[in-house]
Amino acid sequence: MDSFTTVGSMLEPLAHIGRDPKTGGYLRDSWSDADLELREWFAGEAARRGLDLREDRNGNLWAWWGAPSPERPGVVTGSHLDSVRQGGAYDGPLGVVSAFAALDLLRGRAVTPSVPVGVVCFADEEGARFGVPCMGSRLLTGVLSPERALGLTDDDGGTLAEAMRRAGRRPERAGRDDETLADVGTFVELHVEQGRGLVTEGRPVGVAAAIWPHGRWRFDFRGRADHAGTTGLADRDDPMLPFARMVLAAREAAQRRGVVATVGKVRVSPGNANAIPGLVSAWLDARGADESEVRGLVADLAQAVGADEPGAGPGPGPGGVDVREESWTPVVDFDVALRDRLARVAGGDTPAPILPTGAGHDAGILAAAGVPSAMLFVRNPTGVSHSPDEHAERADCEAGVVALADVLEDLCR
Ligand code: HGY
Ligand code: MN
Ligand code: MN
Ligand code: MN
Repeated sequence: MDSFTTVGSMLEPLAHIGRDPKTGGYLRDSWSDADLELREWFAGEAARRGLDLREDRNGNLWAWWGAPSPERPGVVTGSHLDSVRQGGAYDGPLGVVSAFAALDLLRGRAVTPSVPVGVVCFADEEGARFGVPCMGSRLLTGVLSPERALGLTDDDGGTLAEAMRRAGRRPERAGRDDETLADVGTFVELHVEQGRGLVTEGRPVGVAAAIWPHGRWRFDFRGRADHAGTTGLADRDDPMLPFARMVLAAREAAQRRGVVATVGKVRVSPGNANAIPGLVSAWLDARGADESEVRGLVADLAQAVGADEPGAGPGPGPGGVDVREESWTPVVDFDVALRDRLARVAGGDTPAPILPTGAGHDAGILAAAGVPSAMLFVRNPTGVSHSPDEHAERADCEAGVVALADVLEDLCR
C-alpha cells in the first residue's frame, strides 16, 4: 500500500473538520463539536483496521493491534487532533494519520510484531480552551491533579468537567491511570517540525534531542473601570499601563536572557471602547534552553509590574497585579540510546539529524513520567506553526511514514 496515498487521503477527510473557511485556520478546541467529530474519525480508522479501541478515563483514545498488558506492554505511536485557535492542519493530525499509515505499511510488509502496537490520540494537547497544555497526558501520568484540571475554565467560564460531561464523559473518573500507562512500553510521536532545523539540515526526517523547559503564567492587572471621556488622567487607575509595561519588559528580558517570551492572549474586562478597563488578564508563554533564565524572566516581569512572584502572595500584589503559574514543563532530555536508535533506523544510510525543540509535546510528558519515549520530526519548509500557514510537503510526509514504520518494525522485533 502506498504510504503517502494513505497519508494524503487520510489528511483529506480531516481537512474540513473545524476549518475556518475565512482563514483556512483550524478551531479544534478540546471537547468541542469539532473535537467530537475528530474522535469519531479516529474510531472509524481504528474500526477499519480491526483495532481494539479504548478511551481512557481522561479522554485519551487508544487503538490496539494486539492486547497489551503490564507483562507485555506495547509500542505506541500517535499524537493529538486538537489545535490552537486558527492553527494549522499538521500540528497533531500528521502524527495520528502517520501512525495509522505506518501500521498499514507494517501489515503491507507482513510484519508480525512481537509486541502489541498501539495508536494513541491524546486529549487536549494544546490547552487552547482551558489553558493547560498536554491535559490528557498530564492527567494520565498524574502530574496534573483532576481537582485542578476539572475546575479550569474556558473564556465563557465553563469548566472542563462541564465540557466533558456535555460530551457524554464522566469527569469524576479523571486522574492518574497507572493501568493504561502500564500498557505503554515505548512511545514514539511523529510531529511536523515547528521550526526550520530540517530545512537547514536538508533532511526530510529528524529525531528530537530534547524539549526546552517551558511554562505559562497568567497576569491579572486590576484597575478601576471609569468613563473614558470624563476621567482626568491623574484620576485614573488604568490596568492597561502595567500590562503594556509587562509586554515591553518581556521582550527586553527575553533578549537579555537568551530565551523566548510571548504574550499571545489578552482579555480586557469588560471591554468597552469608551471606558477604562477594570481588569486586564494576560497570558505569558516563556521558554528557553536554560530553565533558570526562563524563571528569571518571570521574576523580572513580576518586579517590573510590582507583583509578588508567582505563588508568593495569596492575592494581588501591592500594585494590584497578580501573577499565577498555570503550567510548567521542566526540560525533557529524550533517552539517548532510544533517540540514537531512531536516528539510525529513520536515517537510512546516514543517521537522521537529532535536534532540540522549543515546542511541548505529549512525548515529553510521558518521557518525564519514565515511559521510554522519542519523537520523529517531519520537515516543515517554512518552519511556521500554530498558524494556518503551517505546511509539510507531501513527499516529506511520505518519508515520515516510512521512517515511522521502519522504527516501529525495529522496536517490535
Ligand atoms: O505549545 C506547544 O509548544 C505545543 O504546540 N502544544
Ligand atoms: Mn501545537
Ligand atoms: Mn502538537
Ligand atoms: Mn455613557
